[in-house]
Amino acid sequence: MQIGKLSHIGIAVESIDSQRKYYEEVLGLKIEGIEEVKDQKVRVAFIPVGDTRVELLEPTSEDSPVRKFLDKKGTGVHHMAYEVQNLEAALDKARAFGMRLIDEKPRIGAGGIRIAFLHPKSTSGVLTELCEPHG
Ligand code: CMX
Repeated sequence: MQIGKLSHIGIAVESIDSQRKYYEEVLGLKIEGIEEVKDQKVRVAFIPVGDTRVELLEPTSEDSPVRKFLDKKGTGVHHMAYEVQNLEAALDKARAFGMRLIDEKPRIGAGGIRIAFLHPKSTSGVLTELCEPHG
């Protein structure tokens, strides 16, 4: 699998607004690009940090995967997302190595890009997102 770079680190939070003081005032970063990803039942906000980003994830419904995560583990790191050039090829490779795929095929995530998740039980306990940048 050819990883381009770390696309983002996803952090589960109860509310994006409640994080402004820490990320904007304490760390001096800028929260931008807030959007709702209906399919995933989350609102997300991206925070550029150098060449990568932090993604804040706020659940939008009781059956959101992020709601379940918050109820079980509380606020904290939810997933790591890596950029790949060819998502189908990356999924084929993960499958060939016996990884448990949450998404057998790419789906559309935040920013309209193609994404797919690998189950944390087969990736050393870290929920892993593979995403294909535009172009
Ligand atoms: N990181 C690490 N481990 C996690 C986890 C996470 N984010 N979420 C769940 N787990 C663990 C649970 O603690 C549990 O472990 P134990 O069995 O040891 O207690 C196990 O995984 C549960 O697995 P499961 O029963 O198969 O699944 P869940 O119903 O808990 O759902 C998951 C977990 C990862 C399959 C589900 O959240 C999912 O499909 N996630 C992908 C989609 C997603 O997270 N979308 C939101 C972000 C969207 C975006 O970034 O745009």
